Amino acid sequence: MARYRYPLLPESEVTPEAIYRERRRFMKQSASLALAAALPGWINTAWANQPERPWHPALQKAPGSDFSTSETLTDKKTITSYNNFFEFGSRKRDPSDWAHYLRTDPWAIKVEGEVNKPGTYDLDDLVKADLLEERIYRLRCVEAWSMVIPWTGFQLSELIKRLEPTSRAKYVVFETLYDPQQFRGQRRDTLDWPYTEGLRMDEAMHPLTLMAVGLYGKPLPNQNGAPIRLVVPWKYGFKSIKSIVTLRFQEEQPVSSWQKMAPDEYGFFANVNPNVSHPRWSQARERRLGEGGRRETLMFNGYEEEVAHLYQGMDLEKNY
Ligand SMILES: Nc1nc2c(c(=O)[nH]1)N[C@H]1C(S)=C(S)[C@@H](COP(=O)(O)O)O[C@H]1N2
Ligand SMILES: [Mo]
Repeated sequence: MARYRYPLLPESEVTPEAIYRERRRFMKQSASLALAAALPGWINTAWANQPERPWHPALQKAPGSDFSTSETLTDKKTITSYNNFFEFGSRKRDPSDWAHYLRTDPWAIKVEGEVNKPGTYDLDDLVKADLLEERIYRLRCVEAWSMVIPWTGFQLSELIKRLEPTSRAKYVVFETLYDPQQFRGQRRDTLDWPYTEGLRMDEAMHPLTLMAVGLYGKPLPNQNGAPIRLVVPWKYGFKSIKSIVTLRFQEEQPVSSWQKMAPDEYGFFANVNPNVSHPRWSQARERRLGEGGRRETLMFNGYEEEVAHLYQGMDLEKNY
């Protein structure tokens, strides 16, 4: 089978720091020419194909949050062109190169399983403008790179409360759209599509857990998971599933896509943990995109104070 191991190689290992810095310098220079601003909007693919939605004006005005980090933001260009979104291909550039194939309007989300308000909802019925906040979070990929990203979104807990899960609901399962016409990567069996992720109910209800619909005060670009994606900042990036079409409440712990692919390498919990190595590389340090060198990876990606209690008594070496 055409399966490969994720990642092919951590990009940090294959890109000499010098070349990387040179590339960054070039990107900054081109930006300073203000070329991007002069180009017609349709050339700027990062924000292309975004239908106008009733809550879009609220994105720019969304209030900040005490949960936001004050660390230096990763620049928009990097956040929108260095992506993992295997539905578009396995290279970092594939998502931004092919994201214009994704149609996000209309967008329906199916809610099913152990829940009192099942049904198929239009995205605009789930996004409440007055609940939107800007959340600046660290994103730590299991490949040992990280970014600082200004998301706009709402707490998943707000949505879950409205949907009224039953007492049997112990987990929430999320699925990404399956459509090989729009997602060229789904024409290959790199993963068992659709991309599936899950959270334990207490993780899903945690105030840090975000449903993101915006980035840098604008609608989420397709390559970042438009029109709606999960963001769980204390877990490796692969938990933060993009372009969600299904929410399922259930009693059993689900098997997520990467866990299914390589259970010895990717666990269900996937909490950022510098003390538990990936079988093929250390997780002790990370490369912050836009910076030279490496920085220490923090327990729970720096959100230990907020989330450590969720895992009290659990063996984090076994429950990786
Ligand atoms: N549907 C889907 N969601 C996904 C992925 C993916 O391939 N498909 N990649 C994950 C990984 S590995 C990471 S690191 C983050 C990257 O999010 P970003 O591209 O917005 O930075 O998305 C996650 N969500
Ligand atoms: Mo990742």
